[in-house]
Amino acid sequence: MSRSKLESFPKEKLTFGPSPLQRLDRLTEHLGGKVEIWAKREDVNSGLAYGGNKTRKLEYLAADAIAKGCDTLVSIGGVQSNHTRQVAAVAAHLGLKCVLVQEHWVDWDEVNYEKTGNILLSRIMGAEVRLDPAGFDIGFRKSWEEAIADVIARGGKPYAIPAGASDHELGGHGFAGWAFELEDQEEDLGFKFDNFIVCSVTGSSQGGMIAGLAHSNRAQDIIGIDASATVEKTWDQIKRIATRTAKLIELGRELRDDEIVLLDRWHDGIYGVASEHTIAAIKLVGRLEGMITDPVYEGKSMAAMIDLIKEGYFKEGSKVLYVHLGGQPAINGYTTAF
Ligand code: 5PA
Repeated sequence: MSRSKLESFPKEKLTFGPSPLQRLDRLTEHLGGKVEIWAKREDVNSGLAYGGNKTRKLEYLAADAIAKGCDTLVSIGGVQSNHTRQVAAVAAHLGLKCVLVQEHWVDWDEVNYEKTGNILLSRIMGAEVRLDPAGFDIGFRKSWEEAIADVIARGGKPYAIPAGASDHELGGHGFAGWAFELEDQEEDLGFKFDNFIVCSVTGSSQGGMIAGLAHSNRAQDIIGIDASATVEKTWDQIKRIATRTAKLIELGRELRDDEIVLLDRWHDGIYGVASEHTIAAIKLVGRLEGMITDPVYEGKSMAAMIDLIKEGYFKEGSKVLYVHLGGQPAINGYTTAF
């Protein structure tokens, strides 16, 4: 039922189509060859400002915004938010206005941090960028509510998109769809992946995947890697989003807590800053595969996958899928980390 129910929700096409699957041969060999490593590449899923995981989520929210006659997308994130950059791109593409609250989520002392990378791209695409001194939090924020109120005061019709397009009725739909898309790709490949590695912060990437894979009892094979360092909040949010999405797409049963796996060893103690260990993982994969991961999100989940393979977490012969969620533009604000 889930799949046809999901297909009944309106969707604005913003991606190229299914995101590509790629076998990471040299990383597989480097780590001993007993676990086969693949990646599913959300980082190359769209022509809209480098794409990434939010583009897939926004396909559903954008359709809803248009249906409701809204003229301005309003969203929130850190200064180097990938999410807000994707919202700016979607707004530009659809001829909508865009207001972005960019909070001080990370204390990273690099001169161009507030000028380069994602925030530069959002400015190029014409978004109204509002810097706000508030620190990291994935919850609802006053500054965001004020931005929404300002759009109304100016006579506009805002469409409110929470951090990461996550804690929203349609936030989990994009990655529930990811799950069904993967099942089609697995059918073409002739095998199924044993485990998935995915980075979690605001929770709707993993939450959507859980809702989508639960019908075939594979949700617990998704290994979430927390990069928020506020692990309980992220776990609760994944659970809430997965539960809501599962209900909306008519999974037909409750989700169990053991289907929500979120490991907390790789967030490096803080959101937005990478340890030497994470930087080493980013360099390793860059040098072996020419695949770029970032210090805020994907580098942390990459470090986790490498460590788990080395520790023998996956049984011999398993096929592990690294879910690459994008995020490369932020690297321009982190030159000193390298
Ligand atoms: C982000 C999020 P979720 O927020 O869906 O859990 O995804 C985590 C994640 N990888 C993983 C990349 C590259 C991401 O950008 N980014 C946020 C942003 O503002 O960019 C929502 C936090």
